[in-house]
Amino acid sequence: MCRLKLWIPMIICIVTGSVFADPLIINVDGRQTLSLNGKWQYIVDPYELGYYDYRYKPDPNGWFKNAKPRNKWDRVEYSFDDSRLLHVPGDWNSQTDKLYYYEGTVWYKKDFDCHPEPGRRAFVYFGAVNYEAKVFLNGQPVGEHTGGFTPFNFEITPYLRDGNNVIVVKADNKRSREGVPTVNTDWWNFGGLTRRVMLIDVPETYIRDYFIQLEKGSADRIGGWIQLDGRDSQEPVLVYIPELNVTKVLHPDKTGRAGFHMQASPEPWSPDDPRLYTVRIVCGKDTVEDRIGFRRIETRDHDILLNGSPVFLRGICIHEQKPLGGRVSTEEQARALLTWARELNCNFIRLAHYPHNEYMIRLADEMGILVWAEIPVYWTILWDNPETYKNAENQLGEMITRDKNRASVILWSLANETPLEQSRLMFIKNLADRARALDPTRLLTAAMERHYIDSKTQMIDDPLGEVLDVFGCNEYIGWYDGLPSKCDSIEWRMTYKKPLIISELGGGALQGLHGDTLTRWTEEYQENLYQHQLVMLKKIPFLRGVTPWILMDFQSPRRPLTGIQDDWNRKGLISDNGQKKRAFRILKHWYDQLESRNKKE
Ligand code: GCB
Repeated sequence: MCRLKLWIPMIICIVTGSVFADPLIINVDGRQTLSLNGKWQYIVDPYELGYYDYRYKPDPNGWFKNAKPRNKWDRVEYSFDDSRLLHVPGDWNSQTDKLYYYEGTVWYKKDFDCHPEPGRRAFVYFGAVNYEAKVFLNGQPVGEHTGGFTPFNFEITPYLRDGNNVIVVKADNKRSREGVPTVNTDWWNFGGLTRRVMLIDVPETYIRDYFIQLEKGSADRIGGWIQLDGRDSQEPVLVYIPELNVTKVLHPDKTGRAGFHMQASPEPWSPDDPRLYTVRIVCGKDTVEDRIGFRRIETRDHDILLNGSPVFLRGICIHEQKPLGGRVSTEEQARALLTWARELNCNFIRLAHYPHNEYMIRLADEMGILVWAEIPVYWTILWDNPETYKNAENQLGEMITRDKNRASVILWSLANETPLEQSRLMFIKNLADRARALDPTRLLTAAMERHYIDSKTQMIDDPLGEVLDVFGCNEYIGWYDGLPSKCDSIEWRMTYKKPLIISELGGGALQGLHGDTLTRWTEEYQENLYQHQLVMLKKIPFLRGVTPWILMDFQSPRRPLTGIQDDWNRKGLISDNGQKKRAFRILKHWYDQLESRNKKE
């Protein structure tokens, strides 16, 4: 992009006081980057004293000196120093006791050296900041972002200095009624720079984004598009898949976009054979390499077809939660969760209730685990508020943009347990339209609810089912709804001829607490609950997948029961310190049986 093009929006932003993220750069691991991870200085600012007003010039060496004074006695004169440091990536709650329950603003600051070269462009990239981020480089506001679980980047070419640079981020995790999610959730509102931060260095014209997948319904046509960004946006682009021996030269239009199709016969990606191909894209001075798998995903009546054959999804729900506390922030922690899912013999995971870090999806691609990916449209958000919708749509767009080339992702989930209202239906319908426009190849779902039509019959007929490809349904028979034995006599009905996934079921157990099968919170109660649930699940004729709640205990402020919960939701099959509970074996046994039956067929 030419400098003038960059300055005009900047001037508008400074005048109007608003700045937005630039279009997302994908596949950051395939780029030239400088990590800004590590120790950052911080200041906790619960009263918003350091709130930056665009009319006042900040001083990067004493950030708060230039805070707008509220009156002449209220001049705040403290600054960053090395006595307070937070590790990035990481939430602040699990790094210091003082911030365990904190919700509000924390200012982060880091110094770094770099040597920008002429003819190159620089972006600062954040894997995620929960919930709102305002970013300043060398005293200039460079952008802001809302939404705690998706990546964003800002171009900083005009602000970057040769030598020392200072980056400051205002991270604010206050909950708000109009937010996505809203004020009420059942997970910890971990704050801060929870995912990696880096500078991305690209040529003047570079390959910003691309979509490369098998075309819907086809096993031998790879299709998609490439998006360039920069002055020479009509430069030819080469797409090359060496192992398939296919090459295509593309000529982008004035907006830098080029669509394409190519004939190829890739071996299909599947959990049994998660085959990934190297894909190389070259344009002028830019080359990006990715590892992409090719597979088909469709539905036929109640069936889910993977590469044309019916598949049963042996799944588990996962929160982005690490053992002993805190949000997952490294590849090793992500791998540990997926390794447990594998031990359970899962071929599927539901990444609840928001987009997880990119490591999870990349590892799922490598390990052959199918993925349900979700946005935090959770419970009772403000369906009628246009700003809330815009925010949800933006988070959906950022999730799809980042992960649309991952073969493991088969389902985009648009919501979890939302009430039956007309405004909610319109809201989620609009999200579905948006998702299909961005990605015509994947299936859409949501976790919905069901109701009793008599004491023994569960009915699935949420009108949202009309809009979606796969029906997700949460049920807690045996925990919030009667005793485990209630499952034995329940019959299920559904008005749609679509696949059903039971997207949650389960009950709480404190690992190591033992008793009889009717004593709540014991491992035996949970084990018995799973046994009865399986009896019921096996009888549901249109069931095509299950993701019990949940792989590991997770932190939640809604769970204060002393001596049992202590701020943890105990429905995990694995405890907060990594010990398997008895119910783990029950589910694994069923999944082993399902797998061997599948192999025989
Ligand atoms: C649900 C929610 C999930 C909760 C779970 C529970 O229905 O979807 O976010 O954590 O129940 O444990 O109550």
